Amino acid sequence: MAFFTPQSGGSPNADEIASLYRIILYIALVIFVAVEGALGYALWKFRKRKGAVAAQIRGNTRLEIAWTVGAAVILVVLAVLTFVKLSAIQDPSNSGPEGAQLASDGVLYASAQRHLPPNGKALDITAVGRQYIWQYVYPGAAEADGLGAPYSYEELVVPTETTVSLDVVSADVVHSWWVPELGGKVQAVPGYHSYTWFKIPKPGIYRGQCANLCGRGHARMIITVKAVPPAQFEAWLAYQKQLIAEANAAAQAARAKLGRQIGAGQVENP
Ligand SMILES: [Cu+2]
Repeated sequence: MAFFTPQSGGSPNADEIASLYRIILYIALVIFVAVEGALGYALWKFRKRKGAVAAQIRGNTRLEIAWTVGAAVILVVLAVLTFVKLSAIQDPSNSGPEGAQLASDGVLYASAQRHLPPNGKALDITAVGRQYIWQYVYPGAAEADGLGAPYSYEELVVPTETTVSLDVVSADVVHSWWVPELGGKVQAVPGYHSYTWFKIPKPGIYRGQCANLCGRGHARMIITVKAVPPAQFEAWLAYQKQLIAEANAAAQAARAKLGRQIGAGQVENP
């Protein structure tokens, strides 16, 4: 059945989506077998035979009411099941005890679109889609205006057992962030914020890719989510900050040097 059902195992919401899918698949299978079986039986039972005369039947009120009510009941059952499961898919659960220690001032607001866990603490990461790469911006900006936050390209590194709230945005055209094992697909629409969440139970690599044709390089827009133990995540984030600071300092030095050279070589108009 794994071939026919959604991938799961990377996050509780993905597991809920997969189990809801399975329930609907099994109900549909029973109906499929019953309908196709009845059809096959009728084809065989009432096949063409010499001298057979087709019965002329004009309606059957009881049968018609039965299949109308039956279909309606099945739809109601599916709708109720979906709504029962929906909150576990949309609403994140709290981070586990082994998860990263998050400051209470992590994500400060919830909205109709952004769902937070009951205790309000989630690791807030922004995924920026642009032609043709995903950038991830992590909390921990060096400056008050939010600048200088650590970031990574292509590979999103997250701590295990930690509820991650992903804010998906786009810098150019519509992209779509989708790692099937971590739950639903989210569109990155220019000018809008779309949200999803996941909580990865154990270290591992989860793969996905941009799921919205976004241009010539669409196929190259791959997504790798690497889940590591919280301590390793902290160390990685600190190292990433250090690398970015060093690169910024080097760029600044190069710019200053270039500025001096241009300045020395310039001749003012007489
Ligand atoms: Cu894309």
